[in-house]
This record gives sequence, C-alpha cells and structure tokens, in this order.
Amino acid sequence: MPDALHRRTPQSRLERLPLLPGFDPRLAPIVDRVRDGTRLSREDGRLLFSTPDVHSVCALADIVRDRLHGDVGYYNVNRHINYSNLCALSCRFCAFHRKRGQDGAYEMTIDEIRAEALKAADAGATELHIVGGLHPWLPFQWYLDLLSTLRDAVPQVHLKAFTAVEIVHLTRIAKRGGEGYDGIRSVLSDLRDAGLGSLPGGGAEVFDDRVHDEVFKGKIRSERWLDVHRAAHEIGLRSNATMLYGHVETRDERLTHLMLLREQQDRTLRAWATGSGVPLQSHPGHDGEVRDAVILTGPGAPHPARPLPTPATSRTGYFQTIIPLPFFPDGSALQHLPGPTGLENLRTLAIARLMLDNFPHVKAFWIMQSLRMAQVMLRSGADDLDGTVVWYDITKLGGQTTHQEAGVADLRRAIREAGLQPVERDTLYRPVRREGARWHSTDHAGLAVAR
Ligand code: V47
Repeated sequence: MPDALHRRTPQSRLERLPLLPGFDPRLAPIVDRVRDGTRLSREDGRLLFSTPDVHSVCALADIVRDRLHGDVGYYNVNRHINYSNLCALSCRFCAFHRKRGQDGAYEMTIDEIRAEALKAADAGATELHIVGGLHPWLPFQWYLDLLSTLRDAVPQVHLKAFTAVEIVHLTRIAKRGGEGYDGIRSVLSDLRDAGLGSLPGGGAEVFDDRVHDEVFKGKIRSERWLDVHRAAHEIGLRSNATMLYGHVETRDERLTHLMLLREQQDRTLRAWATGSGVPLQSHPGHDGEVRDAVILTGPGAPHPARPLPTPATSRTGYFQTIIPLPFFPDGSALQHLPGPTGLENLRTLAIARLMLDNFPHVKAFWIMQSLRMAQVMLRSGADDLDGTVVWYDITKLGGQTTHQEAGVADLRRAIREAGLQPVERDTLYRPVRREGARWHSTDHAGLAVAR
C-alpha cells in the first residue's frame, strides 16, 4: 500500500472516529470542534471526564498531538537536583518535606550541587531541574550564588529552577521591593541575571481555594502562582505548569485549573499573536466572560511551522508544557486515599491536551507515570517524556529509591515503540544534535542556534 494511503492524516482519523464501534455519540459535537479548531468549553470537559468511551477521548487527544508534532516524540538528557527537603510548610499531600533535625532531613551545599552539576554536564546533560522545599534560613544571596556558581561551572547547561512557591518565598526573604507583583518581578530579574533559564511547573497543585485549604493550606494560592509565571513571561522567561490531581479535588476543579492556565496563556500570547498574524477567537472563560483567545491546535496548527515567540521575534516568555501529576499517597498525610487509577491518568492527560489548546506541549513525566504508562500516553496527547533524571526525591513509584534513572536508549525505545520518532530536545524544545561528547541546540531546520 502506498505510504500516503497507509498513513492516515489527522483529518481522516477524525472522520473515522465516530464510525468506530463503541463511539459515544454524545462526543460528536466535540469531534466537530476539534476538527474546526474551536475551543472546548467546561461542559465539553465534563463530558470528556464522564463518558465511558475513554478510548475516543485519548484518540482525539492523539489527533491534536499529531497536528502539532507529527511523528516527533521528545525526551531530554537532564538531572533533577532536589537541593534540600527542609520546608517551612507541611502540605498534606507531600511526603518529601522534613523539619530540622527530623529523620531523613538533608540539605546540599553549593559545592555539592556544583559537583553534581559537573558530573551531569560530563554525562551530556543539557538541563538541570533544581527545586527544593521552602528552606527556613538560607538567605536570598545563597540562591543567587548557587545560580552564578552553576552558570560559571557548566555554562552550556540550562538552569530550570525554583517553583512559583519558592519564588514567592525568595521574594519574602529578599526584603526588597515588597512581596507584591513588583517584588516578584524584581527577584525573578535578579535570578535571571544570575543564570536562571526558565521556571519549572511545580507547586501549582489544583487552583481551587477549597482544595487549597484542605490539603496545602499555607502554600500560595492560585492567583499568586499565576502572578509568578506572568512576571516570568514578562521578563522573557519560559515556564511550565503542573496539575497535581487524584486526591481530594473533583474533576470539575481539575477543569477550572486547566481553564485558568489557558486564560493566563491567552493573556501572554495575545500581544504576540496580533503582531504575528495568528488569528484570535472570542470564547467565554472560566467565569463566563468572553475574551480573545489564541488557539494553536486547530487545523494548520502553527507549531512548529510558525513558531511561538522566540527571543528573536518577541521578548515574551510563555507556558511551554502542561505536566499532569498523579497523586502518590504513600508516606503523605493523605495515605488513606487510593490515588488515581491508570485509566484516570490517561483520561486526565488526554483532557489536558484537549482543553489546553494554547499550550504547545504535554509532558508524561515518566517518573510519576511509570515508563510503561508514559509510553501509552504518547498516543493519548503527550509529546514528551521528560528526561534521564537520575536522582528524584519527591515521589517514589513502587519501591523505587531516590535513584530513578532511564537511559537514553530506554527513552528512545519507548518512543519508537509508540510509533514516534525520538527527538532529543533542550529545555526550550529545540532539537539537540550530538557529535561525540559535544552537543548543540538547533532550530527546526537543523541549523545550530546560540544558547
Ligand atoms: O511541586 C509533591 C508534586 C511536584 C507529591 O516543569 C507530588 O518540567 C504526586 O513539578 N504525589 C514536583 N505529586 C514535580 C514537578 C515537575 C516534574 C517534572 C517536570 C517538571 C517541569 C515539573 O510534585 C511538586 C508537587 O506538585 N508532588 N508530592 C505526591 N505525593
């Protein structure tokens, strides 16, 4: 059979989906909206969560992934460094935090972190993902020194560091410019000048006051988390977003979380879209108010054919990736809860892909999803597995220890078996080319780009 006939285009897959046995006919209007690139509503999200036809939900998300990324499946070569588990907070979902003197409490010195960074760079890592608890006594200068030490020691390696919760903590201890939006912006600018390359997506949990008060009281609320990322985007840093689901939140609260992220991304992308000729569509937001929206996932999806803002075209950052994180009950104050099932994980990830029509990427973080499950997710909306990781202390799946590592060969095989072509990316989703021990980032035409 000729290739062109053999490989079904996303469009023909969309047309065939409603004809497949078991298709839930109530999903037909959603299939139409995906076909036309029309934003999905909260009601659509509710139906995607309640239909027994999970298969079609995942197939729809896979079609959207295919539109955006074709047969590319991303991974990266990275190291996660959790510099300390000492934390001023005691969130009920968290099994990572410790108090001073408590069994298992640890903190790394800048020298120790530097040594880890050098080892990581020698092993070819392109990214360090650095997060910790809210350390009760380290001064702001420590964080600046950490970044500048790493920037000098491993200049080619991208430093993705500090969740929004840590940034607000740093704004408090920096005691400069107050704790409001301007303070956050000025702290982020200092961190950027010291070497910060982007913000990871952690600490978002679920954007809902009821869930906040029940499970992570004391942590920043959604408006603050979104403020930090808005400020980061304004000063040109890109960032990611997570959603920690499967504990006490309802599915409707997950939808609110996704819609709030979507609206924040609209705000960020609106100015860029107007200047780049990307059409805006008017849609009601989470509160029913109609606003202009930027939709990247419709037919003729602009990514990567018409790339999102780059430093060359615009100074703005944006959310690159949504990372749905399934709740791990073990060792937390909520260990009586069962945690989400495999199908719920698949469905939630697929719905994140479908609802977040203005996020270019969806990550199946294999450490939390398991590599086997993450592989299935590559055909349910995800285009990225995260990386080689090596050390990870925040959650441990099925008897794992802090050493949790996947080799490049494992990641590439998992992606290939999912029917996709493995592409190593850097933190900003630029393809990486390796020649022996050396590597460089490229643009999508394969030309080397500056760091
Ligand atoms: O912020 C904590 C979550 C996050 C538990 O940006 C838990 O590329 C499940 O943010 N069960 C850290 N989750 C992980 C994270 C991340 C991971 C990979 C890539 C990126 C990225 C970000 O883990 C925390 C918190 O939301 N978490 N405890 C738990 N018991």
